[in-house]
Amino acid sequence: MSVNQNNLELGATPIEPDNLVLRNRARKSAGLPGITQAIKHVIRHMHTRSFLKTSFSMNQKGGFDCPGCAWPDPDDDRSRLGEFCENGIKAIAEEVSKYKLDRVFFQQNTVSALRAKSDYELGKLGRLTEPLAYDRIVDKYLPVSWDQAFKLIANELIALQDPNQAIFYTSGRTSNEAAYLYQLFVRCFGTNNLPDCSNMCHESSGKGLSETLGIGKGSVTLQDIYEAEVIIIMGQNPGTNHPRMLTALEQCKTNGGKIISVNPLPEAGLIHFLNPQKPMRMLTGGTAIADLHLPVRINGDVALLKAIIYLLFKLDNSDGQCIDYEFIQKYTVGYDAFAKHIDDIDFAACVEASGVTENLIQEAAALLCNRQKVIVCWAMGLTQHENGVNNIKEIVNLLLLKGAIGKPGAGTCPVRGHSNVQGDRTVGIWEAPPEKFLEKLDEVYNTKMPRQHGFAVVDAIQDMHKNPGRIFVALGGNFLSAAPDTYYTAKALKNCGMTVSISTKLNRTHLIHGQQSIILPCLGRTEIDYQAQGPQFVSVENSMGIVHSSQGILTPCSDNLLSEVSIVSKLANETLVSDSIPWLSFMDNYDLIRDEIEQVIPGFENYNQRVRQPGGFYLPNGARERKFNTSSGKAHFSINELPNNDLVQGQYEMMTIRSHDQFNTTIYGLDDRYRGIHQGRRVVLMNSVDMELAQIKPFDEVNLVNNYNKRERIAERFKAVPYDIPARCIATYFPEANILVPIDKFAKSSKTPCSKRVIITIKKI
Ligand SMILES: Nc1nc2c(c(=O)[nH]1)N[C@H]1C(S)=C(S)[C@@H](COP(=O)(O)OP(=O)(O)OC[C@H]3O[C@@H](n4cnc5c(=O)[nH]c(N)nc54)[C@H](O)[C@@H]3O)O[C@H]1N2
Ligand SMILES: Nc1nc2c(c(=O)[nH]1)N[C@H]1C(S)=C(S)[C@@H](COP(=O)(O)OP(=O)(O)OC[C@H]3O[C@@H](n4cnc5c(=O)[nH]c(N)nc54)[C@H](O)[C@@H]3O)O[C@H]1N2
Ligand code: SF4
Ligand SMILES: [Mo]
Repeated sequence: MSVNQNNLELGATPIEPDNLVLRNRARKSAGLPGITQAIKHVIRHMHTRSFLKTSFSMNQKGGFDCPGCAWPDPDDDRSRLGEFCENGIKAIAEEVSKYKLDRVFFQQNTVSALRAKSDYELGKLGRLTEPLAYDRIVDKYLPVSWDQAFKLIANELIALQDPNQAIFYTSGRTSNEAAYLYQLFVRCFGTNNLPDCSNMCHESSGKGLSETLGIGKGSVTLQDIYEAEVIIIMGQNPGTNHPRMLTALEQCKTNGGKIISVNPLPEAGLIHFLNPQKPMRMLTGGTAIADLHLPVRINGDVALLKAIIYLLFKLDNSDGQCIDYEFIQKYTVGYDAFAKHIDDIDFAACVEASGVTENLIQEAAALLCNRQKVIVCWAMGLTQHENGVNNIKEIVNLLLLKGAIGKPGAGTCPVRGHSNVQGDRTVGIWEAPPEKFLEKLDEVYNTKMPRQHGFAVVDAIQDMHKNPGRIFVALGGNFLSAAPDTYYTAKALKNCGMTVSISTKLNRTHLIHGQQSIILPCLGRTEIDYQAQGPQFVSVENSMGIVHSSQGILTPCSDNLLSEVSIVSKLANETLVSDSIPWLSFMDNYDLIRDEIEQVIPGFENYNQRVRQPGGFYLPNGARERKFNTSSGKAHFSINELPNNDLVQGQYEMMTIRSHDQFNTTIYGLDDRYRGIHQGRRVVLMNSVDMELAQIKPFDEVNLVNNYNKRERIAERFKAVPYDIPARCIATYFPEANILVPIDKFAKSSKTPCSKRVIITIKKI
């Protein structure tokens, strides 16, 4: 373990001794090894009884929603064997841990000592069991009563001169009910400071899609995925991050669809897939998912899309089938200028900038030419770039040309990350709320909500960094480790007068805290939520806009936990003393919260009744019906400049990605099985020619350095691993490399940190 205490105090992850082993990349994903891995995880961390109980309930109608990703469940026809994947099982094993963090543990461990534990070790300690407050004198978290905790927080909030001095973060696992109450509390308190994990995630998708199609969400359903003729998967690693998406893609292929993957890495799930829910298929060999792989260089996507579109225009001139002029005429604006722009582009320069060969681009255009049902799926490889919003708008251009919006088998598919990140935004977790939404809140609650837009994640960090004494409250998440520029963010948190975390598990944010620090432990998804009027369920919205219920089934790991809803209700009740909202009644019966949501947010008519239907209900989606809620009422073509991706000698462009054994900052294990990287995470994946040129050998330790805006950021001691990655592109894992992601470099207009293109140099040690 590294002993550099200064760095640990600034939020660095400790350098663990590793036993790094490199094996061949997996040719196949899922299948038996996936199940075996998941079971191993279960045995280590969970009681078998709990596992059996949860596995038959997860993602079933009336069961609980998987706390993993936001991929939807089939509308009907769910597998009785269990609708889950390896990573879903790991997610529940992590939550339903058989280990508990009781007061004896905190009595025995100072916070400084805990900082020396790796994220992996912290996660393995188990569940938080009672409210805790930091005691500076002994440097320990000590038990407090719930009443004391709420009083301490409320007193600090009330004492602020201006409500904008408080910041209320949300992570996307929070239910609709808790999120709605939280935003209501925060706005009644007087601020729109509601940054969320979405600011670091799909914000660029929301912006790009709203500007062009009038809705910040995707337009497709699962049925569309099955029916598509071509699906392009860009900047996404579904085999690891949305494993059951592969089952849907397999269905698409069975129906004759073609899949194109656009990714600097040949990700395993896209190359070969063995469906664990189909034992026969596992014996006979599985499905090759991607028909065509385009190894784009990092941030080469706008150039690539322009090159494909250029070829589509050429092909259209020769056989007239390619472009849907009827759709364009009826539903879009901006076509003429766009067509001229494409006509004027330097095709060879686009090919060069994309990093993909002209032959492969031609193959992609040929696949698309006579097929009209096209879907583009994407995730962080597109959104976390300076031109992240333009990436999305260029995808929309392609789909509009094909008339591929608002018809079966076609549309936009931003694949969301956290299981309810989309729902949280729908119910009001937004630092920049639309005026219409605020007017509705004013009307329903007979008050005047604050109008000044609040801080998104980057603004919040900069504000806390500059101004001492802020209060930072986090409903879930691990802000310190998820945010960019770790040392800068650590200073921001340490600068706070108080930091409050509503959490299930201990994480690094609890260890890098403000003057005062409070941890409020809450129930997880899998646990029964008993309230005064009986057990309650919550609801969530998945990536395809379906709202459905989620009801826990296990006895809570401690009887001193509160639900997120109760925590928010009690905190609001304690803070907003002169308020007329009946905060405490909401926590007795969550139907009352759903009634409030129904009054304020369009699309939730008969919420309580429809959420009880098996499978839930779809929210309205204009783009799906070719109703575009844009300034012109039509879909917009856009002209997006080519980004300048130039590098000077010695520079590399680095993407920070997830391994197969983590959920964001929660580290399940130290293996990235599909990529063949075992027993170590502190690695830097490099092209072997680059390694030779830089005289770096496999396993050499190097320091990674970023100098953006004249501030030097150094991430120490990463081991070099040769990998099939385009030249001058490198990959490291999030969150170890977040030290290098500059706070002041973010996507234009969405402010998403540029976690997928960090310019670095490499120093041999
Ligand atoms: N098991 C598991 N599941 C998860 C998560 C997890 O951590 N673990 N996280 C959840 C969350 S919150 C999210 S947002 C999603 C994230 O899901 P993903 O977006 O799939 O996650 P990343 O690992 O960030 O992967 C980004 C992918 O984009 C590629 N890429 C990077 N840069 C570029 C580029 O410039 N162009 C292109 N075309 N590709 C690029 C990378 O090679 C990688 O395959 O997953 C969710 N699901
Ligand atoms: N460099 C780099 N940085 C990134 C990314 C990247 O690709 N590269 N990805 C970004 C993305 S896409 C995202 S979404 C963010 C993620 O940012 P966050 O959402 O803030 O981080 P998570 O790691 O998902 O949060 C994990 C913590 O949530 C708490 N938790 C788990 N379940 C529950 C629950 O049910 N209730 C409550 N209250 N708490 C719970 C636990 O204490 C756990 O430690 O990170 C971003 N940061
Ligand atoms: S695909 Fe996502 S939501 Fe489905 S079981 Fe796997 S982790 Fe859970
Ligand atoms: Mo995310």
